[in-house]
Amino acid sequence: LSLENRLHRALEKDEFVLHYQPKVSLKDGTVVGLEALIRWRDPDKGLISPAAFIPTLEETGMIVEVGRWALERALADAASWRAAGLPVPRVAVNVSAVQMRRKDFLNTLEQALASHPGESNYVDLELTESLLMEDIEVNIRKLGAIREMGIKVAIDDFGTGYSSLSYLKRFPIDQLKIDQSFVRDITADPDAASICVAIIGLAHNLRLSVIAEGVETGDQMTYLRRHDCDEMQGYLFSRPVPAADCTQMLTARR
Ligand code: G
Ligand code: G
Ligand code: MN
Ligand code: NA
Repeated sequence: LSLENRLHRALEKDEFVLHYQPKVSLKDGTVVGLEALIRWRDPDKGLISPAAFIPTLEETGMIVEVGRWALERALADAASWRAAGLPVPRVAVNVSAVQMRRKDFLNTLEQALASHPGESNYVDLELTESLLMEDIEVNIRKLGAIREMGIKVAIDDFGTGYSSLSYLKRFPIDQLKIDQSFVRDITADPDAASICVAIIGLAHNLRLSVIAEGVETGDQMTYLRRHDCDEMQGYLFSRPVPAADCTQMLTARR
């Protein structure tokens, strides 16, 4: 069976799952967000990473349906944690360029929010900078409409695309996510460290918050905190965990 056919079957058989990775405040150590990261629970091969199947989902257009599923699943998880009285942080969902290009994307968002009206003000979308640069004027309008729904927008993998800084200030966005390739080398490579500091300064000058991805060591965290980075995400604090483990993590915070 081709990967495409196996992916169709995975969707039918409900084999996709979301894991969640916490985002932590560097000011006070609290969990301020949970990023939903999709995995495929293949009955034969076990848990498969999105790097192995997102490209095929995008090429075939299936990402539209799977992306809608991920959005609805994340909102349903957040709503169920909230209904259980847990202190639920913001929940972030990744959006592919293929989804964003669709005329009905705003509709999809509105429908998902309508099914979970209590979550509207606690949803983040993560979009890459290359996606935003594809069709700048259209995306500026779409982002405006997205933010009017109460959703916040983060630029994922920041520093690896080709954003024009003059456009960056026109995008109605809320946060920059420093790509993990820069964070990884903070303590070994002065240039990587300089890029992190520059992105933090850029974000704050544009009145955006900034999060570092892929933080694995205490030294990286200390450096980022000393340079006024707002939040971090990475294995140092937690790997992405199944939804059931989130319940435990949130219960421990209550
Ligand atoms: O979780 P992991 O580090 O393996 O994720 C690898 C890549 O897959 C990341 O770039 C991440 O943004 C992407 N990804 C994870 N979940 C989703 C999703 O639901 N939709 C899209 N479009 N990308 C995702
Ligand atoms: O592109 P995006 O930021 O959505 O992808 C996040 C990816 O990075 C996920 O696949 C996640 O599993 C991975 N990731 C998260 N934290 C760390 C980390 O501390 N180290 C490494 N190597 N990968 C991480
Ligand atoms: Mn992301
Ligand atoms: Na990223």
